[in-house]
Amino acid sequence: MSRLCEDAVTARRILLADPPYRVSYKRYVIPNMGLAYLAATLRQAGHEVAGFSATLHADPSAAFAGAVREFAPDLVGFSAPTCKIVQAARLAAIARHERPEVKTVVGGWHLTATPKEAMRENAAFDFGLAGEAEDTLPALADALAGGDLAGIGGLLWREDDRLHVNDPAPLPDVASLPWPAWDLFDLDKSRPMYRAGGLDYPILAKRGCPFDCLFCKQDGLKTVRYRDLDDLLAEIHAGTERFGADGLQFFDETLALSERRTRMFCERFLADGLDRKLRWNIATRADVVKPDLLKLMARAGCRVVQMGIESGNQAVLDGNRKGVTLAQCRDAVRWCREAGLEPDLSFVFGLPFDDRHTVQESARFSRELDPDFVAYFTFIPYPGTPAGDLARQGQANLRLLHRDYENYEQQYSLPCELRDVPAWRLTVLRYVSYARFYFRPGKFARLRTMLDLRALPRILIDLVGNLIATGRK
Ligand code: B12
Ligand code: SF4
Repeated sequence: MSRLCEDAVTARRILLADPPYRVSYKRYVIPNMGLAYLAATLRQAGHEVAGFSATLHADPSAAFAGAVREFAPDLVGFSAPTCKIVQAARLAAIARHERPEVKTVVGGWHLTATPKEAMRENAAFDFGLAGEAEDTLPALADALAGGDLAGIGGLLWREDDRLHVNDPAPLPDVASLPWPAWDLFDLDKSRPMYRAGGLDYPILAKRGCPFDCLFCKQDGLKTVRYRDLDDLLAEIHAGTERFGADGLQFFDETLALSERRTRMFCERFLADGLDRKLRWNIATRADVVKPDLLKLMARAGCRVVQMGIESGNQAVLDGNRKGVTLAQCRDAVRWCREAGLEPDLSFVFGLPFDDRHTVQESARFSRELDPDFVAYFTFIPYPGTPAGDLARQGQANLRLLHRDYENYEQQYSLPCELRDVPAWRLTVLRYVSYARFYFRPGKFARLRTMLDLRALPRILIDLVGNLIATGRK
């Protein structure tokens, strides 16, 4: 628990909670970078902060009720992508039940993408705070005892029956942010990616993505903001040492975006001898990597390169404004291999403009590229994205089946299907593609490093449930 700072306006007790998933990630922590950053700025502002990671608990509701009783917070904050908004609201109701005077606030991707809807549908939240909240959450904590709510950018709050919606806040200055407060979020209980033991320290080198994919995010988050290289390296040194990590997991969605910065980073890594201590993995795009850069990254300790290929059909990629060609994907995978890096590619079945032929092309393309790892997802029409709007309007060959957000978890339930490929077929294609890819010599061992075997029974029950539900439709 953090120490109270003497210069705080009024020190508050704030509990930051990462709600549970319905199916995925059981009994280990998926580090929540957003919450760890928020905890750090709240602490810096003099508040007392505690963290709650629901996935660690067999009965998250009971454990959360216990945490509220024990910590007695003034404010509880919930972080929610779309698939967790329902669970977040359940926990908020529990917080109110345990401690009627507590205030609740929700933030994260769902609230940011669809702020008014999220607040109207979830009465258990007193406040919503859209966008990156390192500056605004401390401001809300300070304003709890009757301060000026109207001046807090991105804030949504209720007054009688009215929902107030403030203008967005300016983006926080990434150069001046404190390092994430991982000590509050059980980092030691997270699992490293792509290997059985060890610990990956989660790290973010920049914020924002300038691209325009139809199924992804909205305009406000396009501005790319890089961290200072010295500060990034200092965090890597201190963070890996403090937590005993032997790897890094970059949370940037497009790491090698700037070739110059990536080169500078790798050279610093080599100069500091970090290449011998840490292995690291990145996510990037096929159109930004170059052969020489990949070789330098491999020398500096990079191992796995994740790339969202999405489709094996150029027209589908173009329709989804991916901005990448199939030829670039082939080159990028070949260059990774030549550099000694392991490509991990993801594909999405049932995208806007997909049809029964193109989904098969995607499955074939994944086998042609033959990466070390592959993930097959089914399309989720996240609200607030252009692709989500197309699904709701029944365009681009899509048919929306439900908006039960708890089942918007990426892989185990289908809220959307293609007009010529029913949901059950997309699900079957996904599992058959996995089987055809991984049940081969040399590939099965790779699968085991990726899969949480404890989730398997649940996955199978869901698969059967999906097939039955779709069949009845
Ligand atoms: C790395 C990553 C992952 C990693 C780690 C996820 C994690 N624990 O956060 C892995 C691979 C495990 C993953 C899994 C999933 N991810 Co992901 N992921 C990302 C990625 C690329 C970066 C996330 C990140 O760390 N950003 C940096 C931090 C600083 O920003 P942030 O998390 O947004 O937090 C800020 C604000 O949102 C806000 N905020 C966040 N929480 C709260 C809480 C309160 C109280 C307040 C006031 C504010 C607030 O303030 C934070 C600080 O600025 C994003 C895309 C992106 N650019 O953000 C997708 C993204 C968040 N993921 C997405 C999805 C769908 C998922 C999954 C649901 C997939 C699945 N399994 O089905 C899960 C859910 C993960 C979760 N958060 O619970 C979507 C969410 C879309 C949506 N509407 O729900 C995104 C936006 C990708 C996309 N464009 O589609 N993901
Ligand atoms: S899918 Fe990836 S590249 Fe496309 S906009 Fe989203 S984060 Fe950027």
